This record gives sequence, structure tokens and C-alpha cells, in this order.
Amino acid sequence: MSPRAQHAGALVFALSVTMLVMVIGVAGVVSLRAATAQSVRTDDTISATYLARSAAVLGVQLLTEQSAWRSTISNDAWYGLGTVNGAKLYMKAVDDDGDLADDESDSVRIYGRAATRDATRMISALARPETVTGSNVLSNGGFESGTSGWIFANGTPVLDTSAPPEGLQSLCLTDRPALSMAQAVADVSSVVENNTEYELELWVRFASGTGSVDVSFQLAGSSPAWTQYQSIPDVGTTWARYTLTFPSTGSSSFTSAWITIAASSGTADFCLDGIVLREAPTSRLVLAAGSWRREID
Ligand SMILES: [Ca+2]
Ligand SMILES: [Ca+2]
Repeated sequence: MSPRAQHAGALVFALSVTMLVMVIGVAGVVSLRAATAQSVRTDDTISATYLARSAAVLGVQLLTEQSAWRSTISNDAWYGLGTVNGAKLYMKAVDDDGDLADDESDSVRIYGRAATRDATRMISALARPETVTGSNVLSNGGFESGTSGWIFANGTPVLDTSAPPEGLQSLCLTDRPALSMAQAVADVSSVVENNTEYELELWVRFASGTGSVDVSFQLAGSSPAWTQYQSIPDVGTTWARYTLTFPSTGSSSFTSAWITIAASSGTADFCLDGIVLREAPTSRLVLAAGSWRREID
């Protein structure tokens, strides 16, 4: 059975020669090339074995880079990865239930296959999805260092030690003028990156009544302009924690980046604490240790 070549549009593998060589280097093919005592045929067989393993590793890496891979590739279908030293490399993903897309938490078995001049080898390993959560990039989001790192508008910043939801103090904007948006602004120019989804978490409350809180994330100097808004309605007087997700920052360069947290109405004291900005959780595939299996072609 020869591997079934898939239509190029089905899976766009951004495969670079550099990446391929890097992965194959990890698998040890480079050192094998020095084994000159081997007969050509034996060398070819060993190369095919290592290249098959490399194909599986490369397959996992390529799938991880494509967030929608579960719906863009077919279960148990071979995809070509390219040719290295005359060997053709392929990979496929197999879900035991036959459906890659029905459950993102399903493990899949990744197969790598290499066909050299005189040998074809196939090897597989189990790949488990793992959620990766970014680290906080915002400084002093808990106001434990006072107002350091923050700029405020339309209100007087006052540190409040009475009942902070995190740490020893929160921050309230008091003496708010009517019909103005009280704002807490953080410069995140040096910590945010392009092509990244972020999420912002915060504790928020008003001293009285209810109101909405608007959070904007702006990349200044980008073209086209990039500003995203998220609104939290009905914030009350009890501390509540919210998580807001922002879409990818895109590829346009920017000169500065700003997070603005604003109370849009009323004059009640507006209080914040525990503000965290981090990369939104992403899912990646991780090869399970000890799960490699030689497959019979
Ligand atoms: Ca499934
Ligand atoms: Ca705090």
C-alpha cells in the first residue's frame, strides 16, 4: 500500500527545510550518516527507521502550530511532509474513535513513515493534548507596590487595605467627576508580542450601585489600527473576578501597547485588584513517553 497523497489545500504545512533538518538532527540521522561500515542497504534501512520517527515528531510539531488541525485533516489519512536525501516522509493522525474533531481532549496516535530507495519504515507514538497557560506579563497588577506602573485619569487613586481580594491592598479610584470615565492605564509596550492571543483577569467592584467596566487593549502605531474592547456589565459592590479574552494581536508592528480599564458611568468609587495579563491558553500535542511503537507496513 502506498501512502495516499492528500490535496495540498487540505493541510497547509508550513514546512521549511531548516525545520526539517532540525527535527531530523534530533532523531540522530546525522550521526548515522557516518556509519560507513554499513552496507548501503542496511544504512538505507536504518535511515528509514530514524526518518520515520522524525516524520512523526515533525507531524506533531506541525499539528501543534495549526490550532484548527482537528477539522482540517482527515483521520487515518497520510500527508506528505517532503523529501529528505531522497527519502519521502509522511505522517498521519489516528483517533481510536475514528473522529479527530469530536473531542479536543482525545489523544491521537501519530504515525511517521519514511520511504527510502530500498526500505520503507513506519513508527508511531501516542500524542496527548496538553493545555499551556501563559505567565503573567503585567507588573504590579495587584497594587502591592502602590500605584507603580499605572496611570490614572478622572479619579484619585487610593490604596485600600480594608478587604482586598488578593494580597494586602487593592486600589480604588475615588472623587470621580460625573460624566467622565475613570481610567486605570498600564503601559504594556515591552511585554506584549505580535500574533498572540491574550487574556486579562481582574478583580473589580464599585463602592455602591452597579455599573459596567470597559477594558481596551490598544496597539498604538500599528497599521491598520488595532484596538480591542471588552465590556463587563453589571459590576456590583461585591468583589468579582472576570476573565476577558482578546483576539490575536496580528502581525503589524506597533510603537506602544496599552491596557485601559475604565468605569463608564456613575461616580461611585471604582476598585481594582489582581490584574493579570497573559497569553491565552493554547493546546499542544505532547508525545507520551514510552508510547513509541514500530508498525508493520
Ligand atoms: Ca475523537
Ligand atoms: Ca492586591
